[in-house]
Amino acid sequence: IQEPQLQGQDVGMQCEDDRTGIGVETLKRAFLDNLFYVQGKFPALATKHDYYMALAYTVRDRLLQRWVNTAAIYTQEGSRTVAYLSAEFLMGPHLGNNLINLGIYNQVQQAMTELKLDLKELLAKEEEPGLGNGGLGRLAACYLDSLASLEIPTLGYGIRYEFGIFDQIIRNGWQVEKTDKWLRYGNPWEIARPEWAVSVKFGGRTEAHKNAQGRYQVRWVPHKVVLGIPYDTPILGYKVNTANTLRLWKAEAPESFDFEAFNRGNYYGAVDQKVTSENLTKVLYPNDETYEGKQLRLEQQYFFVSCALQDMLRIMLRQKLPLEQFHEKFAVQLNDTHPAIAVAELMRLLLDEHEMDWEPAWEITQKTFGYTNHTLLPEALEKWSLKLFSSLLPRHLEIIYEINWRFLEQVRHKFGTDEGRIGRLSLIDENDGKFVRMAHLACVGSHRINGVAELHSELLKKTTLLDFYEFFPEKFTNVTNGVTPRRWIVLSNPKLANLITSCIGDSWIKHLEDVQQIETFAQDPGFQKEWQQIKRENKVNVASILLDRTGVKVDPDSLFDIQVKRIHQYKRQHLNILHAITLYNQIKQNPNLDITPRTLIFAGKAAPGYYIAKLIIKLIDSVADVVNKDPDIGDRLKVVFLPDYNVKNSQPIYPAADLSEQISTAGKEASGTGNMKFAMNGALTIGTLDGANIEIRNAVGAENFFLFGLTTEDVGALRLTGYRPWEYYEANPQLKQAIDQIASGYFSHGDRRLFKPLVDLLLDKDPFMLMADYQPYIDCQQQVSQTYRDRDRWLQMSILNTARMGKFSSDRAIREYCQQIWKVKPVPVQLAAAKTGDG
Ligand code: GLS
Repeated sequence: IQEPQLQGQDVGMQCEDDRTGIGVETLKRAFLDNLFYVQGKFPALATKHDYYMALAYTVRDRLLQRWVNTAAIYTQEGSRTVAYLSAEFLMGPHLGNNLINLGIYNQVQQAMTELKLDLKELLAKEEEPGLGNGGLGRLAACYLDSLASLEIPTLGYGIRYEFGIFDQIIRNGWQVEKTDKWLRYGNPWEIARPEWAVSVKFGGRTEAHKNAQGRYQVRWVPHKVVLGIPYDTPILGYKVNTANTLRLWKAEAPESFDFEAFNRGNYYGAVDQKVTSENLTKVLYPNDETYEGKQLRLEQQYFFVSCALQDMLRIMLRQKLPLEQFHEKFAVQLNDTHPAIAVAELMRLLLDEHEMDWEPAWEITQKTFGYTNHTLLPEALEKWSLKLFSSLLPRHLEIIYEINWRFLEQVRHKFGTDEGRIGRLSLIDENDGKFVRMAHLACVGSHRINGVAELHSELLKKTTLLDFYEFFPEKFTNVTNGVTPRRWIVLSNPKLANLITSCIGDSWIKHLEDVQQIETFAQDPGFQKEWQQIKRENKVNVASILLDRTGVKVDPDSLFDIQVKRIHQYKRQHLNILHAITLYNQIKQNPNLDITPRTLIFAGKAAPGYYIAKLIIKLIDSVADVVNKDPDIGDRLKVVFLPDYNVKNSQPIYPAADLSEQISTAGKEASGTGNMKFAMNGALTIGTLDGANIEIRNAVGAENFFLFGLTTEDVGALRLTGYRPWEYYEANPQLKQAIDQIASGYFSHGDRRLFKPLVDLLLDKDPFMLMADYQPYIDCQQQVSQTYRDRDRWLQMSILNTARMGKFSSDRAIREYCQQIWKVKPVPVQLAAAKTGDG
């Protein structure tokens, strides 16, 4: 089986020079040239990393031609542009993806082979930019891929964290965090643009002054100023010439500040200033779905948002567009509330810096923004204390008060003086101390508000944002998440991609709905056999990775049952472990038991301050230790925790799964996107009616999905009538045994204290209702085991899962954003036509 047949665009062929040509000979010459001139090495001295860099520069040259042309066309045409504001972009390694999107994977592979190098080894050398925590940041990355592939002019704006999400190692079963020094050996994919630096103010006070026309204006006199330096990365679409820009901002101290201190002889003071300024973009906060009310985090959010909006204003001025057209030039999307301060910042820029009146400025602002909510969990809803907010952003607080005052007037007008409602809608939370509610600012300042799966969007309207829904129902919509088939099938599962392409052609890579055509092959024995063979090879690959990284040997013919995602109580990795313990006990009680052999694979990071999540990792490791070493168990059950889950490590995982675990408590997972990656790669899902699971089940057919557990309504009703987890424990001997073993130290060398916090939580409050869902989950897993034994049936179900996942391409999601929210159209890029320019 070969790598995917991805023909190069012949655009690159037009001028077969060392920086654009894509013939094998040219690629080899360019590669050796870069090794010499960029890395300063000749082959005998070059390391694998040097070779990776030389190849990265060779590919980057080919991107630049498209990137410069794209910018030139956008500038010439003054194209309407999407600005995607996100505190996280979890891009994953660039090299492989760029090879796929440029259509030169095969040529480059051949060129490397002829040079006696292994492309796979070079790909493995790339340090991935881990500038995100999980689903939210990865979604932003999939969306940039689709935006470029659909030829939509786009700027992604975010933060160039010097240290991304920590590297995870497991020591004695516990997670240990290591700093992620991803920039240590340089980043060949970015270009700094210091000529477009902007200043960002913090702290101080405001004062009134008269402008040239004698009108009173507000002036912000800051306590400190930080420079924002943009670093640009090209984002190439799939087999198009469009290369959009991801613009990430780094904080630096402005030189003038250094100088003042320096002149006073305060050298260390000057350096101090530099260090504090640069701290701003040092590190990503490693929390998913929670926030810590840390000053530095608010500073980061304001910093990148201000940089982004100032950058957009610069682009408008350069293109000689009047500021009144801001909302026509830019559609700005707020990826969760992290960038929500943009609403107040755009108002400030228009009012104070460009002397616009309130009403037009507010109209522009509302027409500019869209807000995507990514979670209902209360601990994720950002609110900043007034004390912190006013000390850092005094002018923004004045603006927020004014927005709030005008908004609540409208509320009174519509609903009368319903003080309860007014208190609930206010941008200021006065319940328990005073806070600015960022989700409220985002709702009021946007013309569209969307959730990320049908259920989630409905729950938003019924619960978290109910009052807003009642006030402006027309703003609410849903866009179900999607993932890019380029990275998650073509790059991650090349053999499967090839098989599909050999049957139905390659249109599915751009139009995933077309993959449905493989349904006609679902019963074809030849096709089934190849399908099974590919899954097995992918499992063999993961088995060797597991052996290499954990020392655990697993059987590729066992059922690969996989749960990979952030570790969080609501995602219920511990429910999965209760199943592992149950299987273990069943075999121990009946050593000759003929069960379907399983390998349970876990991976994921826990927030460093989230104690229970870290204890869940320790529990997985402890159960694994007992199960894997027990000779009675043999190959019938293995449990493995693969350390350091990130984009790179996840790519071989999805293609190797038989079973995808999507077992969150109903109503808690906004959408999920891993669920989509698994099903696209032919895994069957065991899952609850939560997030996008519901839509996946509808798409693949209920008969091809293993459903169990409480519904969102059940969860609500049970909580109302009084949920008593210990009753489930007492009534269920299997469950009782499993819990008692954890509590008694069976998995912790007799240590009864170790897992006590977890056991107490489960028996007392059990906030995520594991006890109630335990037996339905075990029963459903039993069905999974039985079905797996019917190989033909399983294979057919697997094929149908892939075939029916068309809807879950991020291309579909982006088309919906374009139509419903952004009102933008494609701007195709022709290579020959464009003159160079900037943008
Ligand atoms: C998240 C949700 O938890 C996921 O369900 C969702 O798929 C993702 C992207 O919309 O956003 N929200 C969050 O804060 N982190 C996430 O991964």
